[in-house]
Amino acid sequence: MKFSTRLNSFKTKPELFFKNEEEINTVSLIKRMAEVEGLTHVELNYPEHFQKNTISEINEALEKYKLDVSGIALRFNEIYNDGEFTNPNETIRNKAITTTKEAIETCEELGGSTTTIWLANDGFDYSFQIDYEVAWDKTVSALREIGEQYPEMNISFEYKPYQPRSFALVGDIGSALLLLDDVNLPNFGVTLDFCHMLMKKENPAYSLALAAKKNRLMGFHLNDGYKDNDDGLMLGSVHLLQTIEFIYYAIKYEYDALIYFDTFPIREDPVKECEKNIKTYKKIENIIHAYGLENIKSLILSKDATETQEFLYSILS
Ligand SMILES: [Mn+2]
Repeated sequence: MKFSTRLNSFKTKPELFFKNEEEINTVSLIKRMAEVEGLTHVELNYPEHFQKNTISEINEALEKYKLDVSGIALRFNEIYNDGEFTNPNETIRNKAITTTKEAIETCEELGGSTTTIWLANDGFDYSFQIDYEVAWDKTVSALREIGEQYPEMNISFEYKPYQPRSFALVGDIGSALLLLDDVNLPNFGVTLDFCHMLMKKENPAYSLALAAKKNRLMGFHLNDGYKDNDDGLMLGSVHLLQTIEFIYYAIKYEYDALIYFDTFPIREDPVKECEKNIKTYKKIENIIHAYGLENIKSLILSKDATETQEFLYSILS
């Protein structure tokens, strides 16, 4: 199985690993990530994580600490406050497209497979702030231009309903799949972030099933939260039953891509926190297999909510 997580989580509690703040960079953070038992991959942000270290230094560290790069995630800075692919300023919009292409090339150079695009600022806060159709078409044309140039590379669209904007242009599973239908390229998929789905009041397993049905399932960002915010808590810590249901559907649809933990340890030791997420995922998989896929199928067919509660109690006992 491929498990990956956020490099930036490993800046937490620096006193447990680093001698001083100056020591912290992409290479030393990779070294700290290698302490995590069961972690196989590292995900890097572009351009953020390539400022203090070169690609060859990062490659060397990955080899030394026996970790692979799963992919690259785009991070757009404050010049994109008015939008990335929908920015009314063509120079800034073109810069967003160029930066995305650079991220894909960096991903390829590091042996990664998937570049994840989250458009933080393509959205709106007020009525009459954007022309929705123009914004939609600009997003489609940018993604198509990018995707056509790198047909061998996977590009995944991560949706989030709000934050930092009040409304994201593409903020739910339906509009994300509609967007990819309009882009109409086979190398595009969707990344399902558990907290983002909860924020939109989606039931995560249903979103997974829809993405799988449309053959667009490309990435998981697993975590948990209390629905209103992107809390980034440990897997299964709040919505245990929904997490079990989500992983059941991952097994059902034979998902074998990356399992990435998009959690934000702040008061926790990030090494222990990541190990706990990996253990939880494996434990839930074991619970599902022990109960039996056929039995879960029967449970679903019965449509009996009291039986579902029995399933939950059988796990807890
Ligand atoms: Mn995420």
